[in-house]
Amino acid sequence: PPVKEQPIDPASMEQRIVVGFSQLGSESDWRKANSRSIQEAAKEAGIRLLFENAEQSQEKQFEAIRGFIDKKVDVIAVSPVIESGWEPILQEAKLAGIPIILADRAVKVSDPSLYVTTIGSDFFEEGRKAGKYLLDKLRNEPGPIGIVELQGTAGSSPTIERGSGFRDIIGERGDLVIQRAEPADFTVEQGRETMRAFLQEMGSDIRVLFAHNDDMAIGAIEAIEEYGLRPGEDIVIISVDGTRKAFELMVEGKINCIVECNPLLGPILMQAVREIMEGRTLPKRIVPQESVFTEGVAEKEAANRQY
Ligand code: GYE
Repeated sequence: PPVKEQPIDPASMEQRIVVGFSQLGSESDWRKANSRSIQEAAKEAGIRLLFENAEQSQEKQFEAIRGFIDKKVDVIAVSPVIESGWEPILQEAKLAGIPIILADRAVKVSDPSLYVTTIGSDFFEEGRKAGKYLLDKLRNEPGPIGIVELQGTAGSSPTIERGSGFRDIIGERGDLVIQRAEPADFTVEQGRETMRAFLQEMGSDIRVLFAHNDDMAIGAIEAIEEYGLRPGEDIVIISVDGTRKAFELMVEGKINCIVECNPLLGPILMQAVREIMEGRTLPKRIVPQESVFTEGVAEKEAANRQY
């Protein structure tokens, strides 16, 4: 009998672009929203995404990248868990002729030709925004004023940059004193534990908490309430990211200021992949638009949050 001819689907004829993405982990709500955004944007763009979660291990990120090189993907995207140590693996990708996009966090390398572009926030500016809010909030309050800082992952670019941006601004007033600064890995649990320890040590001498992300602020709020102080009143709380949960706490008056950091990088990343495939030149740095939110707008904004 005659062989029936299959109709040809033009989409299947097209070579699909393959992107390998090494995500650093799933430590926070920000990160989960970031992973979702990248997965959805790939689907939307018809790009095949190989997704690997490194669970905070740089070593696992190296393995994932080597795997992508073996599979000869078109582009490799990576969210680097820490800033240092990337030169050799990026060299391997370069030798294989595979372009690298850094997503979210940055790296420290002496040769900028090892990656095409960094798509992510200006963390130094975020730290400055937090500092500016604090100067304004306490403008009529006499010093010395005790501050504690919950830092993110030690050695990660948002931790380093947010910390120095914050210091850059609060240095304008000599009586704002950072009493303690500890890494708490961007998680609720470590935020809670570390804040407990701060309170044990310094109790009501703590007037301000600067948390490098919402998850740690949420954990710290639990510790503060457990200790018998009022978050947002006795202790001024400034956080970074802008998750729905944090906005809800700001509506309750328990967080005073949220510096926005946008995790929805998927569409920009896929656009960059397409442009690379078309041979276009990209800017070395692509920064999304971000705002600062304070108590007055909490209610209105909480409803708009996508993550
Ligand atoms: O602020 C934090 C996440 O790298 C900007 O990592 C990101 C940070 C974000 O775990 O919530």
